[in-house]
Amino acid sequence: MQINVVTLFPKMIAEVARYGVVGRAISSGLVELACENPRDFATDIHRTVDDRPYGGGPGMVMKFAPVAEAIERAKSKMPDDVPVICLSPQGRRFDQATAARLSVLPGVIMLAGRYEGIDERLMEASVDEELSLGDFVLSGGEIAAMAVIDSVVRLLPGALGKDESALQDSFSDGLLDHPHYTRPESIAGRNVPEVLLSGDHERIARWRRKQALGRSYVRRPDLLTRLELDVEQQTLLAEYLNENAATEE
Ligand code: 9D3
Repeated sequence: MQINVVTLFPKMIAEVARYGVVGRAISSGLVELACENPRDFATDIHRTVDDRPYGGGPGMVMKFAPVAEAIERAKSKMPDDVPVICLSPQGRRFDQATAARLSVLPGVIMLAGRYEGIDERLMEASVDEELSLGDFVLSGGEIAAMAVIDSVVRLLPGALGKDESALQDSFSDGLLDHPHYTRPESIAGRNVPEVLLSGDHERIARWRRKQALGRSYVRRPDLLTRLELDVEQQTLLAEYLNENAATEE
């Protein structure tokens, strides 16, 4: 998969892309990651990429021409018809289903904005889709672009090692994960749940399914309303609520 990020801060992208799953996917040739910097396409002596907003107000707006040229350069290096996706607070909320949809494409161009935004005519002319990470304020699109890239690359066949199987990731079955424990067995009176020490793999699996359901119900009820719980899941959830009636997390 080919990914090109159009950004004024390509070093931010390059640094994050050195680590972990994404870093290995690039080293192994599974992913090709490149950047285009609109500043390289500015033509005036100051290499200006922003200007004051028509209508007045605070902040600056990214200019049409340098961004358009950077996108055209990115397209010239990519397969035909790759989408241009702008990370923006005005976008639809990014989710795992969107990650899955993007992961089957031959490439994607991601546009990360800075300042108050990008000239709306660039959106109309060159952007196919806008994605947001959610209702909080970032300083620009780069961190959002890296979040999208990370989640997409994890879904590429061969990106994860044996131990990292994406199938068991939170959200792949629409639920939160169960709790995890490692040594030591006791920390200041807090003990690992007995079932995890039992060696009874069916009991352990059932306990984990119960925890995943119960935690999802308590912490993210919105996740459960979209699921049709089968009979076993309804039983597990009822057990969880009985066992945790006092704690209520
Ligand atoms: C404080 C500035 N805001 C004035 C009302 C508007 C604003 C402009 C530009 C807010 C954020 C940004 C930069 N954000 C992104 O580029 C961005 C983003 C985000 O801020 N939150 C969640 N997802 C994303 S994706 C891109």
